[in-house]
Amino acid sequence: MKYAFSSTLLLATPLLAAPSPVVVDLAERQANTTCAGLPATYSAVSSAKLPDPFTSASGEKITTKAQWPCRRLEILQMFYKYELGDKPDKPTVTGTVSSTSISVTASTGGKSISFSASVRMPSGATGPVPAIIAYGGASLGIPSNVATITFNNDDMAQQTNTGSRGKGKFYDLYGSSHSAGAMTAWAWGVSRIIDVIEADTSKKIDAKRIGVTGCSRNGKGAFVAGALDERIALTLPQESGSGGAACWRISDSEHSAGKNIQTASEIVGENAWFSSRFDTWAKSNVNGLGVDHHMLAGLVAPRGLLVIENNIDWLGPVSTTGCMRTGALIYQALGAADSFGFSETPGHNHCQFPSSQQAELTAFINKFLLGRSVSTAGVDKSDQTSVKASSYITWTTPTLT
Ligand code: MCU
Repeated sequence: MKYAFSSTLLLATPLLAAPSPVVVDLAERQANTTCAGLPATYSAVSSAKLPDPFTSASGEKITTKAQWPCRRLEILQMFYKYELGDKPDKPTVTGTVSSTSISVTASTGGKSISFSASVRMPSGATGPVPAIIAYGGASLGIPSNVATITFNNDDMAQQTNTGSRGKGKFYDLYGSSHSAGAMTAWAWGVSRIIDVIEADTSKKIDAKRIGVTGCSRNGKGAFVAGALDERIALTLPQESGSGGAACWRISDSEHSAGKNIQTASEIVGENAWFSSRFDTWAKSNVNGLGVDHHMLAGLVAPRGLLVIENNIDWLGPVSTTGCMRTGALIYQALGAADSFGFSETPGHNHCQFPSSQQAELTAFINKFLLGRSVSTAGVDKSDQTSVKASSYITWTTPTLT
């Protein structure tokens, strides 16, 4: 089934058609009108190695850049189907941007929610200025010439434990049994903040120069936000570990080797970050997942992505290094290797950004938010020096033409 814009066309789908494919948000459908989308019958793979980003669900080899948007859409749909739950279409959104706050009202189906995010503008700036949306506040230094937007993601979707499922403003709007896990609900909230920034006639914030960050659980969330909204120019997940920069399959193999590392099976018993759709896969069939988190980086490509990590066992330094060195291959294939960076360093506490990662952070902010012509090439730092993508894959990386 090709994606269609209007509900009339969607209703015109034959009644005997296979179950409808996973929903993707309207912006994605509009950007990809010619894509077949993930077949509704697509189910599972069986591979302890990381799935091939360059072979479509129907077995077609991806050899050109022009094929990538449709493959990207399939990957996105797989993330919704297996892990994240659906991100709803843009509802009716209104709001305001002041120099201290962004307020958002989102309405659909006769219901409405309002939330606000605080803003710290560069002193004396009238705009438009670049901005970084920080989940729960930034754990890294945001330069004074970039605005900080502090997003209260817990208000959108709670994350105390598994009992948080379905609680928060997102679920007030869409119902407590909506498939979206907390990270998808947060990403939806970020998209609504960007809607308001785009519509703001005073243009205080430059909608084309928006970054997103968060640390730890909020780093997982920031990574997902960057993957789910192509308007985000720079994604800066910090110490996201499992559920973010780590790959489920590598974390499982590290766990089997005796490491104290967070696995998919553990994570779904800890919190409501993922959709309940993920439960069965996480508990009993990680190797059946059509995706792994190298493809989360692939969803962000070719936009700016600096993955910041720590060598804490629970985060999985081998897993984050191996997973993101594999994600880097997707950027390489797209001819955008310099838009991706991975930086994992030891010797600092969790979410205490060390000076040893400052140079790469500054370079990525300068290039992707401040528009300066600086190099972000070759940012590949890890104390896990022997970890290579080739240990975890069986596919080869094409150069997409
Ligand atoms: C790294 O992020 C999480 C981790 O996934 C959890 O298992 C642990 O409980 O909390 C970490 C975190 O968010 O620390 C602030």
